[in-house]
Amino acid sequence: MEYNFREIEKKWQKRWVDQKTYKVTEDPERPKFYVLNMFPYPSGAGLHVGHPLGYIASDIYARYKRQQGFNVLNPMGYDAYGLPAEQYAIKTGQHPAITTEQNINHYREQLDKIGFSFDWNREVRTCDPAYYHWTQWAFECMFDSYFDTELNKAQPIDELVRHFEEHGTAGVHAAQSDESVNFTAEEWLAMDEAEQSRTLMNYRIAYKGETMVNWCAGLGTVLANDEVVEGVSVRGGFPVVQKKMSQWCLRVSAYAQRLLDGLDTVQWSDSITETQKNWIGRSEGAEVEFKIQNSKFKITIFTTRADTMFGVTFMVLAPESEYVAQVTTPGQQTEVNEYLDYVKKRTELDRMSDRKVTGVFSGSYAINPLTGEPIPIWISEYVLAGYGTGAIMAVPAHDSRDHAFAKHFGLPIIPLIEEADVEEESFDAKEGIVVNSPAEGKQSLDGFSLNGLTVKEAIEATKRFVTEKGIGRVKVNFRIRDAIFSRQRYWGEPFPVYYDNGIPRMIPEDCLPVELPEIKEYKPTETGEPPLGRAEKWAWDTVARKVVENARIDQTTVFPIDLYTMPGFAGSSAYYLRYMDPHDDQALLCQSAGEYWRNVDLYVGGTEHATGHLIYSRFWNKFLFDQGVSCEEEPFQKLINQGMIQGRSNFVYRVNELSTSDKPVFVSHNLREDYKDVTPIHVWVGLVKNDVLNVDEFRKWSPEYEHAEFILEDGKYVCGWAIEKMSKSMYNVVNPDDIVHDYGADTLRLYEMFLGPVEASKPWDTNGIDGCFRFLKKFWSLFWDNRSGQFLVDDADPGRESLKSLHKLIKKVTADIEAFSYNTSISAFMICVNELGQQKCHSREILQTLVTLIAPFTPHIAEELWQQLGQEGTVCDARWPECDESYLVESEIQMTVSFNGKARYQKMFPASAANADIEQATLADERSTKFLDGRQIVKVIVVPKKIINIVVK
Ligand code: ANZ
Repeated sequence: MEYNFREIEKKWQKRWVDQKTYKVTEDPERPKFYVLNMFPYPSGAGLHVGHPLGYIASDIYARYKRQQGFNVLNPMGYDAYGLPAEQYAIKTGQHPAITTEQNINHYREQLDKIGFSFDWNREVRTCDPAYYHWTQWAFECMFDSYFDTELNKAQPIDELVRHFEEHGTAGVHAAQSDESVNFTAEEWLAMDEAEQSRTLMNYRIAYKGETMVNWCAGLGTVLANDEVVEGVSVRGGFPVVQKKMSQWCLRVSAYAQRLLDGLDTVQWSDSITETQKNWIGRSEGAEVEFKIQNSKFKITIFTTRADTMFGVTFMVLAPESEYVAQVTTPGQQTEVNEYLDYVKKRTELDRMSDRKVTGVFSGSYAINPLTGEPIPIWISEYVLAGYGTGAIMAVPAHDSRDHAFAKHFGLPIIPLIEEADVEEESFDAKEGIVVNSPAEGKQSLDGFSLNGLTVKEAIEATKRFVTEKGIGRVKVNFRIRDAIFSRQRYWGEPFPVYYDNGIPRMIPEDCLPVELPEIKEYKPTETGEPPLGRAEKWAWDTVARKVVENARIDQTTVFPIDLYTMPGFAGSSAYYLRYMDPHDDQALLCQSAGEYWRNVDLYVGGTEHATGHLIYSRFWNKFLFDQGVSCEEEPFQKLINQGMIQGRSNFVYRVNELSTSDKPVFVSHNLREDYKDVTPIHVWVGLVKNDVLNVDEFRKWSPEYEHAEFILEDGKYVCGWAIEKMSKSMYNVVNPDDIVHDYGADTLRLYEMFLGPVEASKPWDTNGIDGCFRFLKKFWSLFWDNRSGQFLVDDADPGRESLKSLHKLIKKVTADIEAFSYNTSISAFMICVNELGQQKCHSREILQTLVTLIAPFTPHIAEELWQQLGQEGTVCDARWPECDESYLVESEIQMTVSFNGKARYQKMFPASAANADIEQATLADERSTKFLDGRQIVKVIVVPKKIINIVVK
């Protein structure tokens, strides 16, 4: 019987569905293992061979763990909200739900062909109301919580309200947007409801806040930083300005320390861990107050180098800082306004990456608290509003940005620290001894001096000094910002929020989900409202407890609903929890399922999510952990980042000097230099095999090539090639469906893994796929004789050699799978199958184990052979074999026989042979007789396992 992959794969894919082979339920008898892929956004283009790389890698691991006796959860679903479907809807009027559904169906068809062990019964789609019910629910929980900085966890906001009623803000330990907010219990009780609501926004974990956004009026929406280049939108080129807008935000910053600490408890790559640490950006320093000359106002700055305070020669405010209005003098107003207008057009990214020095003097001076000296206050874009206090003390001798600024505007520079620290390259140096404090010729207040101290000591001494004087405090700052959580778009989760005379209120939990309303057009309204502003039935009736027509809004019992939708990361922040209990309509996750599955043991996905999804979902999980929903502080225990598969493009070479518009002439690759004017043109890789072009197919490919002529080499047209991004425009996209059709899913799976280490990026090279296909045919021929159609497997005792080949393989494959080194385990399979072939091994004992070993890689052929071997049930449950080391011990060793130190021949000995036996057997060997040639033996020296030297006269 021949290896008929088409029949085999169809048969088993159907059987897996019929027998629910991949359905998983909680089983307290077995340990759990949770494998997860980052779920895909179902794009219109479908899957190319790069997409399943990670899915195959995790599927192999999932199957391997199952064979080891684990109860494996391996789910799949769709990140189904997103911009492309919405843009398509704007262009064509097609409802994004329809295109999304079509794309999902296409994805599913493609995925099904590859033989994954997904439990589709647990599929989730983020755009499904039954799913986003729990996204909305989590948002409401965040709205109803604040972060207690002493307990280091989220707490009910009601408790904070009770505290305010009794004590005001005195003794409150809560993460907040504005730390300067202070009030007494009386003041709290005197506030009206709207004011109380505004005040609580300062503390809620999901809050409405005024934030700076990239506002693009042309597109009617806020844009992310990477959607803006040089002040215009990437799409459409519309002007983008920085604008303060009221947005929903999530207080991710409150979890900064926990997000940092958690990184020590997970097994992630060093590079992703580092990226996250930098993103969180913990920095220990001090806040110090500087009085403004002739004013009652003070400016608080954040510095990590309190020791340099004697070297401060000016101060700088972020252009957005609230201090700007307080310090700008009438004489400087026009200049300051002009500067603020300029900065509005700049994104934060421009401001950070540009080395251009810009700024304006405010007209005011501050007083250095250590020297009492006045220092000018400037405004510049290099100080960011969202970090620290948005104000700095500038020390041009020791900070490179301050230095550049001082040089540009001619401000003084005072060095404080000895030696090379003052050189431009070693700015920010934290080494060295302070030698110039206070600066020469200046007096310090209270005789405070740092001279002779190391920088570290000086930092500590200054922190103590300012704390004692009551003008400063020790402060830990984090770079991580709160997440902006609203978008002015249609295709996303609606907020379950209505506005009671401006006061945002949550739609009751038991009325969720609030479903996305229908609208006729998907773009912003003419008056600049988001697309949901077009909905006609988008009001909340608090009596009927349902969504009703806008016409009924009376601001008494019927109120307008929020027009924003949630961003892309909302739906992907807790999907791994929902897979544990996907059909529950009473809870996001019931306790028993949560306690059983706990968290993801192995998460596989791309590195592009290093700071987005992987930060937000960790934050979201920690919040739900505080709520008792999630059972583990960290959602993803181990993370593997698969590399990219690049495309291998092919080219034909058009000879311009010989071509006409309807009759192009193409020259074969190795002859192209014979012509002066040759243009390489991408050709669809499907027309090329082993770099040889199918010229007839090429002529049919496009009308312009119908009459093409070819200059051949050796009767063939050879194409050139290059490694490029896999993309439609380069005609190098390979569809997994085509590979499955030509070679089968098992070959595709094997080949994707054989290409190289999972984590490396590597080119797709169809030329190599035949090798994997031939290997599977060879594997098959250990069981079947193609010619006679005879099943070869016998019950004879396997020879020791075959057992050794097998156990070597068990050891290698087990270690390789654990290390995600699948490519090397496939080589090991190839070696083993060759060895068994040479040994003419058809032993059931060996082959049966071989099938269980290959099952995670190529499940279809494994199932078929498993059945042919007479096994019941699925090979998915065949126990993973263990290596018996005793078979690996070499039974024989090869030694060199020498005469007077000259090597003459090699001889095999039993590994356990004693020296005396070795000597005897050597002398008895015919070849020894020949080399002795009648001479007399003086002595025989045996070097164990290596040499026998016969010394002769
Ligand atoms: C004086 C000084 C002297 C500073 C010196 C540095 C070196 P990290 O480590 O990233 O936390 N800074 C503070 N707030 C800022 C803002 N909103 N925008 C831009 N820069 C800001 O950096 C903290 C340092 O960055 C602070 O310490 C402050 O400059 C500056 F030799 O104060 B330093």
